Amino acid sequence: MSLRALIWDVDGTVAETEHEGHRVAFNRAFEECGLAWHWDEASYRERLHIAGGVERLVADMAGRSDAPQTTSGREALARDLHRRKTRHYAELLDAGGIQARPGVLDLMREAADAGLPQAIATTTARPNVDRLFERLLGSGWRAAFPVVLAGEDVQAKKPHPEVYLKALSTLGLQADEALAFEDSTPGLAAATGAGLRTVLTPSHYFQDVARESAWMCCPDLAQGPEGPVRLDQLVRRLQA
Ligand code: XBP
Ligand code: MG
Repeated sequence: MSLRALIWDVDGTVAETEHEGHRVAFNRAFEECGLAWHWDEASYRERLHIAGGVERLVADMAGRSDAPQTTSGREALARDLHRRKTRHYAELLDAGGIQARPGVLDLMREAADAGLPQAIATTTARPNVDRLFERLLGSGWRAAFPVVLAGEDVQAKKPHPEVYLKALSTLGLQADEALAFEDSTPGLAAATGAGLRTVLTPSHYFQDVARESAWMCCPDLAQGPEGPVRLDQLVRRLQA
């Protein structure tokens, strides 16, 4: 098999955005709207099994007596909170508090230098991807990422494989010609559900992820089975 693309998840894989960004931004949006709601770390870990910020908010409201009583009321509040949350998330990114996880940028740059196409297959909203990648890789980052698919681009979010299947068809590749990079239970299910071999680097909230279906698992990309994860190792391992 030849390696013809890398397909990256974003949240939790490229950076600890859930822990340091999204959860904090949701709480700021609750506060801004005068809601006495707060997602602490333990409850956010559970909530992350619902992919998509709006979906997560709607699901949370179903169990609250102080949330709007109608479905349309809950959805409208979720959309308003999510718009605010996206703004707070951007402010957190701009404040510079969110760095790439170890080894990620080295591997991305190595792939870019080698002319290996990279794709993004994420559940988060597109403005979050643009902002994060511009901060991490600079304004020309799209040159190395011909395919960027975000939450807006799919009908069904992870753990459904749609975003990965769409990434493969847009790249014009079969699943055995690419590798996916994931951090979470829903993400691993989505990538493997699309038939992709997956490099799993469990993130803060997914230290207990079941790893059996991952093709490779390591604490982060700076601590692979042979040290920092490099393209030549991945290719050798694929051919073994
Ligand atoms: C990411 C998500 C997203 C983020 C928040 O999952 O599920 O909902 O938590 O972003 P994955 P939004 O890493 O598996 O793609 O609020 O923009 O949805
Ligand atoms: Mg993720």
